[in-house]
Amino acid sequence: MNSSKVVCITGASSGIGAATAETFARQGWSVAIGARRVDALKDLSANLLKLGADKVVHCELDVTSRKSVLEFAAKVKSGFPEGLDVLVNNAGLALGTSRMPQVTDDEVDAMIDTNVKGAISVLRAFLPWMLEQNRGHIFNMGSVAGFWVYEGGSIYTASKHALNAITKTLRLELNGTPIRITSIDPGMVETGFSEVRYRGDTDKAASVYKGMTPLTAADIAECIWFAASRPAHVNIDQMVLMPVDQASVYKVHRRLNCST
Ligand code: 8X3
Repeated sequence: MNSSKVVCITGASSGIGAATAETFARQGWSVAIGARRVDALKDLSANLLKLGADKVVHCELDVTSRKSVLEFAAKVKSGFPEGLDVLVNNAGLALGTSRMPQVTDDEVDAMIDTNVKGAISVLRAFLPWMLEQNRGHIFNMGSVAGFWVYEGGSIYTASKHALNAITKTLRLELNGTPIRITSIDPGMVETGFSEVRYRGDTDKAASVYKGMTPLTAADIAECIWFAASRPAHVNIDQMVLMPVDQASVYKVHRRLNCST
């Protein structure tokens, strides 16, 4: 039986998920990680142990498949029978920036199935366990797109608005239990997010952050760690994190005449 605390992270193979796993590993926590790319999970597992993780469990996870989510949850439960302290419900993506008439069925399905239905599946798989153990802290990976909208972002912003509603509802439903829930709502973070959104077009992805200093995955991971490490009676309901250069979706300061 492990004595260290346990964090479980979805979408952990890269970006904010991987950085969060590393941050908790440095604190000596045990870490359960899930993502579609098992090779990346294996590499990350080895790194987490080097960084100080007490124990690492990794398992293939496709949050768009309820079967996959249930299998992942079963593996995490059998790996950590002592219970789960923190769940980081992180898997999510944006695809394209098409306006409504041009949005494709595949884009709609991928964003809704991952960001909304996938996040719900993860919550439904882990919440009964947390309620049974009567402890835990859930982080839903929101976005400023959970309360702002922009042209070309109808489906992505709708998906993050939905997740925002789910987090707020759970905050009410969990009242009276010790289970905490936090929405992490970043603005521009330079990860593989824009490369996925632009389907591997690295120039287009890089242009999103041109001339400005975006947040990093580590910036977000540190905030998750901060919220998770508050005393048990403190619930940080929402953390909105913006680069200094970004004041809104439409107001980003760019130093375009220099090389940064
Ligand atoms: C990512 C932020 O502005 O690209 O969640 O929607 S944004």
